[in-house]
Amino acid sequence: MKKLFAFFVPVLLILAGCNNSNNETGIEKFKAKETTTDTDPNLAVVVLNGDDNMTFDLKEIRVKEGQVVKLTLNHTGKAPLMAMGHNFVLLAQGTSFSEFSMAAMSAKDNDYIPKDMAASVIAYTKTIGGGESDSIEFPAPPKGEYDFLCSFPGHSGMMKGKFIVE
Ligand SMILES: [Cu+2]
Repeated sequence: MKKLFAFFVPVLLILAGCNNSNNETGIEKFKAKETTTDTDPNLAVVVLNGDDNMTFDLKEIRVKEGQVVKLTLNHTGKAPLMAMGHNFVLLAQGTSFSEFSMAAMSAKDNDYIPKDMAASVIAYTKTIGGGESDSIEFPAPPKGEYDFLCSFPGHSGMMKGKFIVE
C-alpha cells in the first residue's frame, strides 16, 4: 500500500504541474493582449464596426469610470449613406429608447439627432456611409449601464447595445 502511494503521489504532482503551467500561459496571453490594446490606463480605445447588413460588431462596450473614451466608428460596407448610413449615439440614462429612435427618424437635417432631445445624448458620431470612419472622444459618464444605437431610420432595432461603465 505504501509503495502504491509512493508511486501515485509523484504522478499526481506531475499532472498538477502540467495543469498549472497551462493555466499560467493562458492568463499571460490574455494579459499581454489587454495591455497592447490599451497602453494608457486613462484612455479607453473602442473600435465599433457597422456593415451593409445593418449590424454592429459589438453588442457590449465596457469602459472604466474616469477614462476618456476614444471611439472610432468604421462603416465596413459599401452602401452609400443615403441607403445604409450608420452612426453611434450614446443615450443618457432615463431616455426612452423607442421615443428617441422615433424622433431621430425625422431629424435627417441634424444628422439623425433630434434637436429637442439633445439633452438625452451623451456622445455621438456623425452619420457615415460605406468605407467611411468617424472618431470621437468623450469622458466616460458615471458608473452604470447605458444604451447605444445607430439612429439612422429603421436601424435601432438591430444596431444597438449596452455601454457599461465600471
Ligand atoms: Cu445604421
